[in-house]
Amino acid sequence: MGTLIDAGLRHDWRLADIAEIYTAPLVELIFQAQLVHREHHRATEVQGCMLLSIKTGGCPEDCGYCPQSAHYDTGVAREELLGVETALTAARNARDQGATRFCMGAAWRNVPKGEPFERVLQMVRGVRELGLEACCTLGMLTLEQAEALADAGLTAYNHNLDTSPGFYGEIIHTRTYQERLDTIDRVRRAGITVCCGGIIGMGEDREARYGLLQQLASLDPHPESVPVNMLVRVKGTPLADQPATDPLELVRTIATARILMPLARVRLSAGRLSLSEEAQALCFLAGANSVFLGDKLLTTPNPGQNADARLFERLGLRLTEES
Ligand code: SAM
Ligand code: DTB
Ligand code: SF4
Repeated sequence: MGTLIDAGLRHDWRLADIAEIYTAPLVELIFQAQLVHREHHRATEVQGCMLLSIKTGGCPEDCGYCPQSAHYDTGVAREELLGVETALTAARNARDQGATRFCMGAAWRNVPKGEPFERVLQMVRGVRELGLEACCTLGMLTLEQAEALADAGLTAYNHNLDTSPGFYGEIIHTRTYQERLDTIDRVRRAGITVCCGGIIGMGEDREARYGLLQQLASLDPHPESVPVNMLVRVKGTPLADQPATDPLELVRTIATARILMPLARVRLSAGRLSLSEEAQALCFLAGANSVFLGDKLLTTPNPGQNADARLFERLGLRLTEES
């Protein structure tokens, strides 16, 4: 495995190489991930990010994991786009809790034109004025919209590939894999950093995880930010009854992402409430260096301030003060 890893930044990983890394003895995999991690990152620092759903529910897409899809009855009410002040109040609260990045999500297939988009631009400007990194995840967008977001100071745009090209069709039918790649390309061309990752625990096999990791690492440059989500099983979605994911598969996915994309911030994202503190510790050891703070992700629960204060204290980790 060592010879595979010493090759520097690569975009042409073969599935067989990824499999060799992913399936290495766990202690070996984590050790190699630590070597890569320590070369590029501060080993005891984790970036805190906070999410806000600025437009909740009623989404026309049919992503099988998502509580916000209008195709499923999940009890998530459809809401209008929030006002700028409401979003900025949440951003101030995020900063007070130690977050350095504020991420605004909207349940849209496409970024709309007109007043709603102007409002999002104002939110982005406001978040930047608070000294926070600003990230948006708003669905597909035009190059013009990406450029307007860049002009407003947007730090990052989140658009996930979610899984491998082969497994994708089992989960989402209303948007193609290629459309996702095209959106990511427009974000990159507008000069915004790319936040792109996926989900494990949707019933995919390891091959599908290798496929996702291969796609992410083939992006050139690599995404600056790679969220690794563990499925939050939401009642009413087609994936509600998936069996629980083995936390060590999450650890392996994170470690492999760390090795393939050495410079990226690898984010331990959705799913932390299903993980013990010890499992989360392994995720950090495997190279994860960011979490979402606060008691809510977009619509589902998250550990919250007290639990995370205890976790960081127990592990001797601290939140990154500046990004
Ligand atoms: N509508 C936009 C889009 O899909 O690009 C942005 C919001 S969407 C909720 C952002 C990401 O959250 C999805 O791509 C998916 O990876 C993740 N996500 C959504 N529901 C999830 C769940 N139940 N468990 C884990 N991750 C989830
Ligand atoms: C990402 O990959 N995970 C975050 C963020 N990007 C936008 C969202 C997780 C959402 C989990 C389900 C929910 O709370 O609705
Ligand atoms: Fe809509 Fe995004 Fe949910 Fe898919 S993941 S249904 S695009 S909000």
